[in-house]
Amino acid sequence: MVEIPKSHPRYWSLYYRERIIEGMEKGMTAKAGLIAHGRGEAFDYLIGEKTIEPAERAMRAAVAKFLLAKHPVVSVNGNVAALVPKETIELAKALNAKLEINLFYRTEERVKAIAEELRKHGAEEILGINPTKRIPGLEHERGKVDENGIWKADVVLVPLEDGDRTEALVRMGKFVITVDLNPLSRSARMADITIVDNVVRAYPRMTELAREMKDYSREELLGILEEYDNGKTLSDVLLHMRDRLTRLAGEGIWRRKELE
Ligand code: PTJ
Repeated sequence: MVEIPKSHPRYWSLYYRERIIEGMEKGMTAKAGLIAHGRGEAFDYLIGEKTIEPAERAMRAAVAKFLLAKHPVVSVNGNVAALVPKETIELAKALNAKLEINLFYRTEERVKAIAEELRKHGAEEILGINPTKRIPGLEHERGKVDENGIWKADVVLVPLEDGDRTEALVRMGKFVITVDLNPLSRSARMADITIVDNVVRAYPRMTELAREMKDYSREELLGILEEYDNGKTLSDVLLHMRDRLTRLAGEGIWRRKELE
């Protein structure tokens, strides 16, 4: 991994970019994953590279849904394995969820590389290595799921996902939660709960919330879900972007170091 000087004003952005490149070199991340990462970076700029209130609201609802679930599953793809391997395992543990490797551009080599990385970070049970079931309507490789994982899951977290697969999972009757920086993507619009945030910020925060909310009563968790409105969340993200851009345009950004 290329060493980035900590003093660089864009240190974290460059650091995660290197992590994605390293993920590809390790055989985990798809080439298209590099492009997806760049798209994510662009949307992260628009929201201000921090967790915004609608994302926090969506995370609380997502954690509530997970804590109420019977068979919760956290899905792992090549970008997630490169960016947040340790945080994924911590989140699954805090949510009492199973981990499943589930790839859009599935190859056995990539599955093996991701499983190895997850084990290195302490994962014990990893599903999706020998999947025997298929998501109806999706052709061969990208539809493969584990019988004990996504196949029987009632709630699935599919971060950085393709919209077509999100829709297929919804059609199967799954409650689908996604993390996607692009509020306009098909995944963002198809999911039941959409967390518009960078996965590198969202996962640690969701783990914190899971630990905090695990003693909530069933009624409290149901109450959080009842109040939650994903359509409003997505609208609020767009309004946040609009208002932020309007303010910045008014204040001027020319040679200003910080963009709050
Ligand atoms: O590893 P695989 O084979 O399962 O493939 C993974 C990718 C991401 C390549 C695949 O699922 C794909 O092509 O996804 P899309 O359709 O490009 O969608 C990915 C979405 O994630 C885009 O809307 C990006 O804006 C968003 N995104 C990218 N990086 C991040 C992100 N969202 C949250 N956090 C990020 N770090």
